[in-house]
Amino acid sequence: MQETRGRILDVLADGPQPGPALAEQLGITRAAVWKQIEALREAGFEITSSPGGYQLESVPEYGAEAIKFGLNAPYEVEFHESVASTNQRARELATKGRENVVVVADEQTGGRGRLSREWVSPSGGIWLTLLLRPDIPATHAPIVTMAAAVATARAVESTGVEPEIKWPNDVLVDGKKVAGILTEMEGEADRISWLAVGIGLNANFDESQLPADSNATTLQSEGVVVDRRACVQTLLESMTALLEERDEILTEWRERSATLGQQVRVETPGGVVTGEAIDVESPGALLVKTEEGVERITVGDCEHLRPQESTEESGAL
Ligand code: BT5
Repeated sequence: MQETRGRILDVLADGPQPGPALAEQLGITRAAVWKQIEALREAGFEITSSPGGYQLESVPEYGAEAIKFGLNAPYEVEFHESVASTNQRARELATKGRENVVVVADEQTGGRGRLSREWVSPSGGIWLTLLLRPDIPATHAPIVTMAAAVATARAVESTGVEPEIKWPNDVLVDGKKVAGILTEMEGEADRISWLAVGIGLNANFDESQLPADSNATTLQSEGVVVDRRACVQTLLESMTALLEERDEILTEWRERSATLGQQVRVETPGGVVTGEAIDVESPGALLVKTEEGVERITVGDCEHLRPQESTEESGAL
């Protein structure tokens, strides 16, 4: 059903089409065309009919059909006005064998950060989870999270705001967190069964809705009104392109890094490492120059010690 609607929209994107011509092109009856056009109108597409045929006048602001329209990425879109957590929903879809699905919500009532922390997700934000089954070992999963951070940064840039990335996966604006990523996975050591990459981007709501102690901001508070449809499309298209061009991920990550060149204190499972963050390396390790030599850190909570003894935190995966 969704597929037929998508094909109708593809045709109408090129200009007005009479009903009979549409029916013929799609191999369906005229009555079926009419039904689908009605469904599209209900979904918020403004489609007029005149002697020249059906004409697409406008696309809805947000929703599954809106995101899918003109999207150049191979994902199905599942949209919820409100859901507990898009990651939770993606996990359910994973158990049903699904893949290449993006779950998007306008609002989350039980959004989650890492380590079961709460992620505040009011209406107006961009809350989504991408369910993938990449053919990579579990140890390579961090590169997918880094790709998500770069894709999110590109989406922020598309709104005219300049972001930075804090190792491994926080996106900052003016030193404040505007987006976070929660990646969950299941599989054997040598092969991932599924990966759920959850991205939360504070878009069209005020920063006063965020926890007071979180040193966070929203794009609205940075002075922009986000076209969430376009922003999600940029994010998904960037993600697809980056996963196909893995070399690009680290290059683009480095270009936007807030961490490299900083004195950092990283809490790792093996102890605390303090030194200068000098580089990142595939599949997502941070290289820290300490007094004893260069340490290669794959998992940890990172604190930037300069310029202002910041206490922001972030962690791998
Ligand atoms: C993260 O956790 O940064 C990962 C956030 C992932 C959220 C997405 S939304 C779509 C998908 N579905 C989900 O349920 N989750 C994912 P972490 O680094 O642990 O940061 C959490 C901490 O940030 C909290 O303890 C708060 O202090 C703070 N915080 C809560 N809500 C925030 C928000 N909207 N923006 C910035 N900081 C926030």
